[in-house]
Amino acid sequence: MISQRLTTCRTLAALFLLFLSSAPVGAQIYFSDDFNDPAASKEKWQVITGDWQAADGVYHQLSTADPWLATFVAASQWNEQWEEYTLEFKVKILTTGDAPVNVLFRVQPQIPQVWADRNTATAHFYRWIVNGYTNTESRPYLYDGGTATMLAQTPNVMEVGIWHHIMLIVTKTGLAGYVNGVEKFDIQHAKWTTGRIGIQAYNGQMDFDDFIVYGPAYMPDWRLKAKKPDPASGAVGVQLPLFRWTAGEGAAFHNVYLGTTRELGEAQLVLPRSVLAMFYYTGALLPGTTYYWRVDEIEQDTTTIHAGDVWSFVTQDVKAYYPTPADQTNTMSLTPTLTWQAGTAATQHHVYFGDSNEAVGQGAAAVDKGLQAETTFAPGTLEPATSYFWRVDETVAGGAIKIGPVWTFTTPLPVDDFESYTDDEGGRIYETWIDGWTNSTGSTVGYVQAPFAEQAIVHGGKQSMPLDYNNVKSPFYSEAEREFSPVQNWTINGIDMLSLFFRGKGNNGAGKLYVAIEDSAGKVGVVTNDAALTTTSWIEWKVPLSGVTGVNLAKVKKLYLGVGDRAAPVAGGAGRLYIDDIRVTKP
Ligand SMILES: [Ca+2]
Ligand SMILES: [Ca+2]
Repeated sequence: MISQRLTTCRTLAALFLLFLSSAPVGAQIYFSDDFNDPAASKEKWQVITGDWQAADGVYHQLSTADPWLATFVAASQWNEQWEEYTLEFKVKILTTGDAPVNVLFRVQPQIPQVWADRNTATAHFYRWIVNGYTNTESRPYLYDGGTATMLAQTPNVMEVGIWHHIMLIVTKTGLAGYVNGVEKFDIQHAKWTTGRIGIQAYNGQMDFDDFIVYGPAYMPDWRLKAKKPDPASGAVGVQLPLFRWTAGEGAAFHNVYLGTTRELGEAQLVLPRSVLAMFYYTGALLPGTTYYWRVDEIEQDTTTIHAGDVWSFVTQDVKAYYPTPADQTNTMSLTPTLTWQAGTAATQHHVYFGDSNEAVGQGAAAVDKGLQAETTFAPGTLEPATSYFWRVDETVAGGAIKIGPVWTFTTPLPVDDFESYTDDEGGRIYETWIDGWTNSTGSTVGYVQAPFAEQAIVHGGKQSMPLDYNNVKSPFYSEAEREFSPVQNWTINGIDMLSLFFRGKGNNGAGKLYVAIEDSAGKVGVVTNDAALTTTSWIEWKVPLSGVTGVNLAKVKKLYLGVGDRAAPVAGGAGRLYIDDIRVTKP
């Protein structure tokens, strides 16, 4: 089977980036070139230095001879009245090492003709070194009459050989740069409000495509929203009820909402129409409590409102607080590590742990785990599908005891977390999860070469299962299957939810994920998930077992994970999924 696998090393499809390829509604396109018409491109650009050729639908820069491999949007194409604009293009770097992409803008009339010109008295322009310093940093610079000034500095590494999306927003007051949608800088700086645009390949070959400039400057919602909250979102142990943030662009007033749930409405509006981007809450905050807050930015017209993101923080407590696992949740494994935040001035922690709510509440000897200095506790290997209770009493200086609340969590019946598979014969992931090589569907489990399990894209632990599907060809469905011996009982202790985590890839072909559960009598129940397989974040799929009818869940013999419709197969797409942390839990 192994040699067969090695002959089928599949070509990884290129990553497709899904970004704007045209101007947003309401904007005017100032300049654009898709490089599909070489004669037109020749008119649109003024080459300064370098070997620039529009061919194959892209703009090739083929030289590595000079740092100043620059081309400019031709003077005839540019209007100096375009003072605010957004510039976007795609770039594929083809030279490794110190060969960064650069954007030149607000270039004043005397365009530097050679590299040395940039630091002369006649040079006046901005230059965004997108991935400079041997592909480690983004830095916008101001070159002004012989003086170069760095305006910002952010890590930025760009993979060679794949397309990246570059976006630069230029306004009369500020500059912002984004790579693949991630902000690299957003600064107030405006030495000039006019000037031409160019691109520069520093000592490197690279391809450009879909170059577009449009205006007025694009103001995506995330630039208009409040950002950079203080306390940072997710902060634990907040004591001072002082809230600050960076105002969204153009915000004149701020509405601040604060509450104990994510739903923040008029009843939670604690500060209306503030002119300051800060707020000292004078009401009482409950200790050890998760709070949510949101700032809506209001423009000068007082009616245009940009709702903010919901941020959270946890207040300090004198008792132990903020437990993990959170109170009344399910754990992922049978060997959880319990953690909590120490109460104010706590010197020692008295842990009670057991499967009896009453015993823990009473601090009974049977559940007394003793005093400890650490704020973590590992209870060892727990029983599956069982509820546990725990409590931490804080000892503060002077010996006073602050009794904690009783928390609870429930363990799962683990099905597969993919941690046990090795690269050794007999222990490989595809020897347990049978794929298309044996069941003749379009699936492939695991990689062609060791390590066979996925070790970078994991939900829990150190491994997940890569599951390739190919429904382009017969039999038009793809599934991996695992047999349980002995059969598993998925009904113990009231468990009734099959849970698993999956994610796809951005370029996956069409398809739907399904699970099929087969009992020892061969009866099969199928449930399908509607999520797009192009989602690249982990999705928890909870399958209520009450919905799987006609199958004896006390005698589960096989679990299938597949893509397509196994009952009525039709041709579909191909791609790769990752699967992790399959378990049966309480809801
Ligand atoms: Ca093109
Ligand atoms: Ca795992």
